[in-house]
Amino acid sequence: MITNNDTICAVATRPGGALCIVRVSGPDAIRITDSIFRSASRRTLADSHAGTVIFGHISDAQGQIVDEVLVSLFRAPHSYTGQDSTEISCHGSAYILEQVCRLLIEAGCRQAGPGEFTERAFLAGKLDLSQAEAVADLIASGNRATHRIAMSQLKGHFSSELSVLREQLLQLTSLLELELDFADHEELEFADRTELLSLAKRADSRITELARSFKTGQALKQGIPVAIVGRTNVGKSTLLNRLVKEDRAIVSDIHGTTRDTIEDTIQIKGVTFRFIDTAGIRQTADTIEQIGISRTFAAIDKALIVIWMLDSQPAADDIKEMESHLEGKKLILAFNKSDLNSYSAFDASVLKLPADNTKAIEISAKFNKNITKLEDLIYEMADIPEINADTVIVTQARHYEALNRAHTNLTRVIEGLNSTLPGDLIAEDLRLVLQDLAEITGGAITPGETLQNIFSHFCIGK
Ligand SMILES: Nc1nc2c(ncn2[C@@H]2O[C@H](COP(=O)(O)OP(=O)(O)OP(=O)(O)O)[C@@H](O)[C@H]2O)c(=O)[nH]1
Ligand SMILES: [Mg+2]
Repeated sequence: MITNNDTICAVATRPGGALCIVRVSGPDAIRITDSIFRSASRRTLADSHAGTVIFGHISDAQGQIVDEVLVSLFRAPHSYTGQDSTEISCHGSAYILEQVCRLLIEAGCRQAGPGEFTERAFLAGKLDLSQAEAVADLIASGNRATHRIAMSQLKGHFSSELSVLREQLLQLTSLLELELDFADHEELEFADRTELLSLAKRADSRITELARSFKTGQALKQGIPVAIVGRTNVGKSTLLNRLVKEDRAIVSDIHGTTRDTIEDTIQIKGVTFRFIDTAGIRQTADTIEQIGISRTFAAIDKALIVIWMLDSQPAADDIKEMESHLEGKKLILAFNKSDLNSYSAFDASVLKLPADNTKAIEISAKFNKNITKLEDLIYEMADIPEINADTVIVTQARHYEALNRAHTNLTRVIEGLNSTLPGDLIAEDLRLVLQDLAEITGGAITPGETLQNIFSHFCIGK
């Protein structure tokens, strides 16, 4: 797919709107568009100024008008792809779009593959690879947090973090090479290894910090998982419905109503949370219900936050069973049905859970009491870092893996500096670290396969 000397076209917008855009890019973009377009002023696109929008119509070989359109004209290198490009803004009929694309293809265009426009932008040096991936994230962003992170990555904040790291590592390499070049001159003094070591450690701590942010990045992208668990009939499904403001799950006073997990998302302060209502935990002979309950425990495993719903003091056995699943989880003890019971008799001290990971709240899911407070608590417990316009959070598995490889190689550099490993061997590991980081932005020679893999996840027309 990595040939960019032909001219490609594709519908760039989702069908269904009043207007849609067909995008054309490549050396013949202007000539091909001209061949199916007639401007109202009779002036061809070839004779028009770049950066202008020209009104006219598209017609077929028989001279039948297909649509009245506006064509935006871009000339290389001042376009998204860096190539001559046009954007034909037509009416959003599926028939019109099909006709316009067919005419363009008959006139010499090729239908673009997924992400091919952005791939061309990358190949033209308009974006580095991590910025190109941010374009896909930006299109997919469904909340303020993911939008900000994608925008920050697109603006190059992640790339510049990486270039700072690269500078530090290059400095380290050159100091090591200096040591190598003048190894015979015992009278010369080199930067002592403690200095090199502190440089390496500083770079490594930033790399690990970036890698660690991937967990947050993933959670923000997919929605932070919150499992709602507890005994049967405590009001879990009522709470899910209350939170998502919809009748998602069946509510009844029959124990064991919910038998499977039910998921839905809501946004709290611009962040997506994924709530998982689960089958109530109880001893049962029903095999289907047993499967449901094992899914409840699987949901706890995957959750970041667990809401343990109670409507009475849990039995010692329940506490024991829950505690064995709550390791490393943030826990909210939600005392439901506060309209009925007073929980003053409840004794949370019997739970041996770390206090800073556990919060308790009294609610009524049915009568909407303290639900906003519960949402605030959930948000607080998710511990989301403040996300500003320049916040860097790793969101791509590809970046995460490269950072981990860089960390492994840098650990070897640090070990080498700590021991008396010769400088040339350390320098070899350092080169690997630089290569790992360069892969993120595509600065190193990126194999075609990797590129194809990245861009195939884009939509067509982007
Ligand atoms: N009084 C009162 N009743 C509630 C409250 N929340 C839920 N209920 C009732 O409790 C019963 C059980 O509610 P569900 O939401 O189905 O309970 P569940 O935990 O999902 O039950 P299972 O799916 O069987 O595990 C229903 O009759 C609800 O109307 C509340 O805050 N106060
Ligand atoms: Mg239920």
